[in-house]
Amino acid sequence: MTELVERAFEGDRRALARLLSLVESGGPLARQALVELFPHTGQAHIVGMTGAPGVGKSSLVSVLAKVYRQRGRKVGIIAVDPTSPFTGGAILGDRIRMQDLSGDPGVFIRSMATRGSLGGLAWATRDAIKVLDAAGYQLILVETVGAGQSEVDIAAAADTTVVVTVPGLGDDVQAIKAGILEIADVFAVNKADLPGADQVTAALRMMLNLGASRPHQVWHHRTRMDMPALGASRDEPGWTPSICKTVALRGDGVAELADAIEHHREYLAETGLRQVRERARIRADFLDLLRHELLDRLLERVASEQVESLIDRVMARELDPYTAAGMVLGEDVKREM
Ligand SMILES: Nc1nc2c(ncn2[C@@H]2O[C@H](COP(=O)(O)OP(=O)(O)O)[C@@H](O)[C@H]2O)c(=O)[nH]1
Ligand SMILES: [Mg+2]
Repeated sequence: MTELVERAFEGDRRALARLLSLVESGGPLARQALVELFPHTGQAHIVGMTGAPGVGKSSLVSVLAKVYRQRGRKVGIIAVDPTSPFTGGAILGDRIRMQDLSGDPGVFIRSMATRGSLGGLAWATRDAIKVLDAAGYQLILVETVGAGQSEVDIAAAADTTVVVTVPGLGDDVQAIKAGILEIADVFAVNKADLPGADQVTAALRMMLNLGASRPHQVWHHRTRMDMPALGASRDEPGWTPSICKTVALRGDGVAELADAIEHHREYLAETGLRQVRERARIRADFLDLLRHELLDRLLERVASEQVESLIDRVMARELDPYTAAGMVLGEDVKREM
């Protein structure tokens, strides 16, 4: 085994940090490391935390981490939120709270660089999850800011997705339209110290009861191909998302939130859905990898001038992109329309 991987597995935190950077940057050495650590993955429970900016995801993550530490679990935290205190966007109070976490050897915090494409970030996040999983972190909390594709990606990468909301946003119905209801395994209604938490809870409960009908299905059909990992649980009857009221600032309700997460984990294990989801995830990763590999290999064989000249011809409308792709693939493409 590579020395870096070995040292990271022995609990050397600097080696682990370097391993994460390596994996994030990609390349042959990163691949070698991932090959070595892959057999050790598949142990962790991966929990995605998503929701609009400011709802208290980072605060909840840090309090949840403490609760899990008290229960004897090693906790890995991955923050994909550029405004997260974990990524340095903190107000002072938050920094202090994070610090008492970072002094704990059973907690490892990693923030992901937000440069590059969303797709690249999704890859990097999935690889970082593998590293922490293999390194023995039993619970991995992934914080993502709730913005369309990123929360869908995290739901696909997580075993359990916690959607965080707060009273007074007034956009609950909109959030549900955007598919939030479909990805949530557990809801946290945070800032329950503010007025309106009961109304939000009631609204969510009502939406969940209505949710068994049509809009549900439509969403599935649209996304199933991209996200097979998701389809499984939502098509299975038997899991109704729990709704937990929390006050992250005081830690109120966070033990109950941890219980709800554990309950969902048990549900996944008992119904065999854990395997179903894992298989779908591995399939998606594998196909993604093949797609990249194939494209790389193909482009190695084709001169870039050749590609550029095809693009010129497509621009001039002499050629359509479908036929051009067929030419690169060396196929005799005759489209019958
Ligand atoms: N009143 C109240 N404020 C909270 C609570 N949880 C977090 N906050 C505050 O909400 C702000 C945003 O929190 P943060 O965890 O950074 O939210 P994130 O953007 O979702 O990660 C911070 O100022 C927190 O102190 C809560 O339960 N009640
Ligand atoms: Mg945050």
